[in-house]
Amino acid sequence: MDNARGFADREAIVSEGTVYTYGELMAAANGVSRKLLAGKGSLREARIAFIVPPSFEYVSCQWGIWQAGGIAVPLCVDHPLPSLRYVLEDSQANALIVHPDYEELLRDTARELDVRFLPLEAFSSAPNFAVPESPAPALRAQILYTSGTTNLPKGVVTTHANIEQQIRTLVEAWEWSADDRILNILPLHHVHGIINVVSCALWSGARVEFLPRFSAKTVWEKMATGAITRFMAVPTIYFKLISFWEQQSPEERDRLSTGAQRLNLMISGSAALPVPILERWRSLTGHTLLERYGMTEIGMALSNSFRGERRAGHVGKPLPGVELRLVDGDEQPILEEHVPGEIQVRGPSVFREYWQKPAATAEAFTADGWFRTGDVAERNDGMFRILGRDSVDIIKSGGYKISALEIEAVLLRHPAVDRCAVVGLPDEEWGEIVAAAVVPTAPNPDFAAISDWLREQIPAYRLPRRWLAVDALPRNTIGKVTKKPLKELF
Ligand code: MLC
Ligand code: AMP
Repeated sequence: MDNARGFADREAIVSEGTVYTYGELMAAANGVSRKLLAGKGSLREARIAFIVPPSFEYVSCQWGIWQAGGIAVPLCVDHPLPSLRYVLEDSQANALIVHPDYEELLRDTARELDVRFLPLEAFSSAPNFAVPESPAPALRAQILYTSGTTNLPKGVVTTHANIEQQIRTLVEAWEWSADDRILNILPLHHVHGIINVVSCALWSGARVEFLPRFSAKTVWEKMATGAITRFMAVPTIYFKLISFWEQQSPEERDRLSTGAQRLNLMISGSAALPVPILERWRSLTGHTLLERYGMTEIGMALSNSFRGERRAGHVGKPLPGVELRLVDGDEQPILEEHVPGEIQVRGPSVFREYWQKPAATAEAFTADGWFRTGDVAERNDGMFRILGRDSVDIIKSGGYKISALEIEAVLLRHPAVDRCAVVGLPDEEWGEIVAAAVVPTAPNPDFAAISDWLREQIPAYRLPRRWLAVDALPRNTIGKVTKKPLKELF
């Protein structure tokens, strides 16, 4: 926000066809801040949830909450009510800023939970006072919810200092400049969209254009017409862009490819980038995708080089300011190459805590402050290669992290389900797809009906895409479901 003052007249955001300058963004954020403060000096880390589609208004809310000393809790615009309610309850939200499209959905829930309900329109009339002091770096700034090895998502708390470091390292490594223009097609309740795309661009005086939803046609058009200089996405999106290109005429393919060549950077992350996608993208656009590795708790940690080598199947080297090591089963550092171990990360970009979960926070760190990522990697000629995760219960689909345990816990509430187990199956387009094996309470379960019911309970991207009715789940000698043999059943 401090940087923005130096860019006041530059274009900051393109949202629904309107261009907004940094000056307009600061004024809008200031309005949000004043309205939230209502005469008080600081919100003192009150949790301010907000449900606003990716847009100028989204950033105004985020900056306004920050300026007022609150903790921003972005809600996902696609989540069903139970998921939204969980975040409001778990974060102990004090207030909720609501875009008009979600007022009806959330009004009663906010009342029940005693959360102050603030329609977004109320902020447009807020007066434009002088910008208050920037919040102290040690204050908590944001809570992002992440699925994990427990059946309920955890709130990852980052401070202003954490976020600043997460941004600074990427701005330096990927050489962001004020002349850059980027398109955001990612959801804004995860770091990929919020930090890597939006915050890095706005830190640098660059321009962000929001697409409310991903559309392969529009992304290609933005690349072809020179509207953007860089692009970032998950591997599934590159898969979809390639499929779209393949459906075009030879002349159209040529136009799209020629335009895409002009970008200065294209990045893939949030899930493993299959080498065939990297190679196909290179043949279409001339760009070798820069693959990097990160996590909600740590921001980005490893990256291929902006100017130097980008090695297929590898995620590069530690970013500036990131301390990273591989450890063996006894948590001893691995110094040799080609030996797999868990990635552990330390440094100022690492999150502060899981919200109100001191035991989970303590468990996530070693005694000397290393964060245990649960990801397994090896080092090959100085570059890291991700080999997988230490938990079979974590699935990555379309770049989203999904907890198998969470889906199982919800499924068990359905009367047709006696027992169940959820796994991820490899998939070319989605990375993994969610699959559920069910021991039904009666023969011939109606999986379409169960799926419709589930859609009301959990976000659509977590829905099982493959179903299997079984008489019994495979178990080991101590009665625990064995997921490897289960995957083979599919
Ligand atoms: C959707 N569909 C799926 C699916 N998600 N099918 C299988 N598996 C999935 N995961 C189906 C829908 O049911 C629908 O089918 C059809 O696909 C279109 O749905 P959609 O929601 O309109 O899809 P689309 O908009 O194309 O979404 C795809 C996507 C989205 C790739 C744009 O998944 C996405 O935004 N992913 C990014 C997530 C992200 O930002 N992750 C970063 C986390 S941070 P039907 O039959 O109903 O038409 C992190 C740290 C780091 O990981 O390192 O960055
Ligand atoms: P999230 O918790 O949603 O932030 O997802 C973080 C997880 O995504 C990491 O722990 C990794 O498992 C995975 N991930 C991110 N980037 C990559 C990558 N380039 N290759 C493989 N896995 C990745």
